[in-house]
Amino acid sequence: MTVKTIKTTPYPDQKPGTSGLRKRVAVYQQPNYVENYIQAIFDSLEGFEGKTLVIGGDGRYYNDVAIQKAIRIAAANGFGKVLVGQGGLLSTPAASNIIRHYEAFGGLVLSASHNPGGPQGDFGIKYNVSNGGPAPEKITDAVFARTKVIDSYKTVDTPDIDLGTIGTQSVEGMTVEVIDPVKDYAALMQSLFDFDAIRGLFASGFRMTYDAMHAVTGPYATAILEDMLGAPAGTVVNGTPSPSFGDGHPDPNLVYCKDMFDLLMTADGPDFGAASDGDGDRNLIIGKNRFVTPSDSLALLAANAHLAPGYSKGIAGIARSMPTSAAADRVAEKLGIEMHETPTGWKFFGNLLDAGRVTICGEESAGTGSDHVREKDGLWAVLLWLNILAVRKQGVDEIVQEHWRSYGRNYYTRHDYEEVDAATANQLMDDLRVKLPEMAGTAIGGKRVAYADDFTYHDPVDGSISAKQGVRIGFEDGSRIVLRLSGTGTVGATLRVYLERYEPADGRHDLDTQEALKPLIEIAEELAKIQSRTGRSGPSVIT
Ligand code: VG1
Ligand code: CO
Repeated sequence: MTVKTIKTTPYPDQKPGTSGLRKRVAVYQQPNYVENYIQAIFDSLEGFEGKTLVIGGDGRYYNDVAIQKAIRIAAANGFGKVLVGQGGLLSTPAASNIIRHYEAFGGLVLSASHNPGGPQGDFGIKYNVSNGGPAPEKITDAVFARTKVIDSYKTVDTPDIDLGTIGTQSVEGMTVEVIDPVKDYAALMQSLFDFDAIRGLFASGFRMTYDAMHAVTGPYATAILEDMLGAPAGTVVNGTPSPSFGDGHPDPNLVYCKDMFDLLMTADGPDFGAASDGDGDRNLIIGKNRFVTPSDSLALLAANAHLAPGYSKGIAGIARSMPTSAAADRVAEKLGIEMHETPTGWKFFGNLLDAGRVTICGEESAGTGSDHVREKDGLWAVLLWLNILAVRKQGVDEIVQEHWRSYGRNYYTRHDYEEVDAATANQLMDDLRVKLPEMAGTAIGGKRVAYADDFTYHDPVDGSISAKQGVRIGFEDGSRIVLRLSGTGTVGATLRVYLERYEPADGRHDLDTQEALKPLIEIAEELAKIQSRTGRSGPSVIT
């Protein structure tokens, strides 16, 4: 093999965020931008000589170009084998499964997830470690440090590799195996869920609509829901992955899936609606006349998981990100199992899952998953819901209302202010942090503050500490406001305001969410002066 060492100069902005390095496509198209980053990842790892690397992406624009580069750099750096999804496709949870199943050294996931794609859109690269999960901060910090001083990368001179045909080929002495992106993942799902029961549900006339948003889950959902579970053809819509996601925004929330929401609110609409994001790790769940917030979905899945064969022995514990509502905490309490609160981002769940301390994890941002992989998993959540519906023989709305009547309801919403000026957003957070120490005990908007801090996480497994993970202000009545800046945006800053209020089991569960949270929304505004500082009259996205 002839390895070429190419001189390069560092880019100052290759700092991985909440989930990998996300930038505008044009940024990634700069000379050596991809090469620098991938070489910096490999330079931060040890012992991969001769080992296997998994590569796959969500099919977005520039995936094909970046994958060819990645394979060449992997060959030049001494990997023994690359496993790559056919057409370069692997959903994020499927990539996690492939890494685990084939005991690979790690994997590169090429995706900017829910961010829009296309030449004007975003691109991203994330490195996952051998447990199948996102690299922990120790590694992402090392990668960033390396990008700042990198002066060369290694590659090989070879024509483009054919990714269209399943099978094995050799690239300058390294084996490249193109695999079916769906097969292993579908088998994993079949091992966890009662496919016969779900097939029976569809056979009974249950109607579902699944929006793949022109993104990566199309082939997975079609194979599993329609071909294996017998859902009628057409159940999966927008099922062909497109590099620009059909010029849409592949974020499964009530803004970008408004049509589906409206359909589910009609009398003759389907019984169940679901969607997932660009890379297939998020899920949106809507029942007839009932949107299930991701925080509630986490609690409901945890409370009912034992109804699916894969979890019939019960769950060891639950973990949720700090801004996620405390609905799941009540389930953990009732089940007498561990409950953990981690910073935003799936990488913080890895240690707890590996240690067997938790089985189910979730985030308010439409991410739920379990110890079957080390990523959140959109289709997994949909299938667990279907399994529960099939066993309980009740509708979504009925199940949700029953849950609230026994656990109480955590009214919950998130207000996003997207693409605001970064300096303004940072100043807003800094000013808020300064005020925190004096806040406890004072009253704001008629509510007394019980605690106010900037969340610091102490990982109970490896003892690592992650500070400044979000400002949280808790009130004596149990309600809570959290503010943090997004780590996945690519333009300016995105301010996220998370609002939560608990209503006991015998309380009112039928209020409009925004109405129920209005006093808290006003307090958040009073505290942070969001609208006057950002010049916005309201949030750009409400979830
Ligand atoms: C967002 C979500 C977070 C999620 C992350 C990656 O991060 O809030 O919960 O883990 O996206 O999800 P941030 O830093 O923008 O708030 V995905 O599906 O975009 O990989
Ligand atoms: Co995603």
